[in-house]
Amino acid sequence: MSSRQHRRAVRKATRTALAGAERAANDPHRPAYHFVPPSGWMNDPNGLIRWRGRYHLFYQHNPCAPDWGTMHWGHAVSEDLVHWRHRSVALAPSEPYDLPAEGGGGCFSGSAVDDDGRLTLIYTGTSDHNPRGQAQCVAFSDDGERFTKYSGNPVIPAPPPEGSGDFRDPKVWRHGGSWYMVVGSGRDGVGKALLYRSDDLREWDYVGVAAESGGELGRVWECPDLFPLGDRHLLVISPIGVERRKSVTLVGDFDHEAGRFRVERRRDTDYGPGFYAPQSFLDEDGRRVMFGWMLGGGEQCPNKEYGWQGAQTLPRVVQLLPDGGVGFRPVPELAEPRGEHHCREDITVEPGSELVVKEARGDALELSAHFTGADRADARFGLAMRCGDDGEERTAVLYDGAERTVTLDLDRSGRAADGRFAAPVGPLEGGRLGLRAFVDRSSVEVFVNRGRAVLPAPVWPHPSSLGVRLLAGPTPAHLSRFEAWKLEDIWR
Ligand code: DQQ
Repeated sequence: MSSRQHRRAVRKATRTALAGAERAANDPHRPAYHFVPPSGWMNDPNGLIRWRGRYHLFYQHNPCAPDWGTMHWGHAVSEDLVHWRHRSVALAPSEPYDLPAEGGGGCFSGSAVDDDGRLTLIYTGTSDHNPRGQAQCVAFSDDGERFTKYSGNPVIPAPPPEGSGDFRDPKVWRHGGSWYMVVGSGRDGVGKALLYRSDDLREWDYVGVAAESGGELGRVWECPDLFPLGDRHLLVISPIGVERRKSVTLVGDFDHEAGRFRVERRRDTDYGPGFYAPQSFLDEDGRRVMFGWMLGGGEQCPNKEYGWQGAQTLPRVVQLLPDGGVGFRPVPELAEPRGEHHCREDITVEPGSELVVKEARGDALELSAHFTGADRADARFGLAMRCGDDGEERTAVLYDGAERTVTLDLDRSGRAADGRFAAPVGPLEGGRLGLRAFVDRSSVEVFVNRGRAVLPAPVWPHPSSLGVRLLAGPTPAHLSRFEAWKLEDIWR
């Protein structure tokens, strides 16, 4: 069943990724607690699953260079969602349906399921050898380490008439004794999620279009993820052809019989520039956990100098809020790397000034700031991280009471990042506003008001820019509490 060329390709890819690991580890911007590949390039999270007591994280990977290229599936495992161990590459291009002649293509994104004890990966083969373009494929493993491609691949060789050559990123789940799959596609300028059903993961019947954009949500949908949450369903998509590279969360209702998703409301999944192609899974505690690709930097990315590029965002729990909205909270396990702690209460920052929090210096920190007075229209306050000692370089997050927005300002963040990114968030009850920020060596992730908005961004400040400041605009800023933790390096 398993082709010898696949085993050979896996060995070669794994060796290549490991050969670059020492150089990558020497990068002063190498994250302390975000998931990164050993070396080379990483993009979308794939195949997230908890299987036989361990979390598995697969990812789009080019082991040969710190740039997008011919796609493999990298692989890592964890007991706690915090500490990860790199494993052998799981999928490498090796067959006519996933081995491109010209570079690009390969084993594109997909998902994982437990099929009666077998860890099964469902992915998109992309190859210029395949006259029908993209096709859905399956691979199996009995030990969670070595994967065998199904000899009957591709299991869905071509798109249905409503789809097009953009036909990728299968997300599979089980419901009522059948397997279901959504696949991203688009046709005539309209992004779509196509639905399939199967009894055995090998023979698939096309059900129809589960949802489509109506023209305003992009021309192709990548990485659709459809799952129940409380009494609703969420469809999370990554549309091509909208104003910025982002993911969109649709909240609604899904009927497995009719195969239709009815949209009730929608929001941007995240508001920072570093979040695309997220995928979620249900863990054994019934939590819906999501990772996203923290894209950014591209050609300018300073990590390339050390032979790697790409990080996953922190794992977060997806929750339905009492008002019907969606919230995202970092998994509680992220308290594990917390080290030295600093806490202050009842702080006032005078108008127009900044308070340097000397105890909170660092490039691997968790910060938690509880502001009050956010219900005032003249409220303007925030937090600056990775500040140079002269205060010039900084990554700032600012609340505006008139606009009711939180803005992540990257214009003075350092190399390869810029722009301002605003999230619509008003105050909590009592005029409170909470900012929980995770600072890692080349990123910040800011969770606002218990996860009502998240702003992740890759940043590359000078390694000596370690300061934290509390900021007040034209009116004083009040904080009931400010806490900071130094976070340990999970990779050491
Ligand atoms: N990345 C994959 C595709 C997917 C895209 C290729 C989204 O499967 O559509 O690396 O970032």
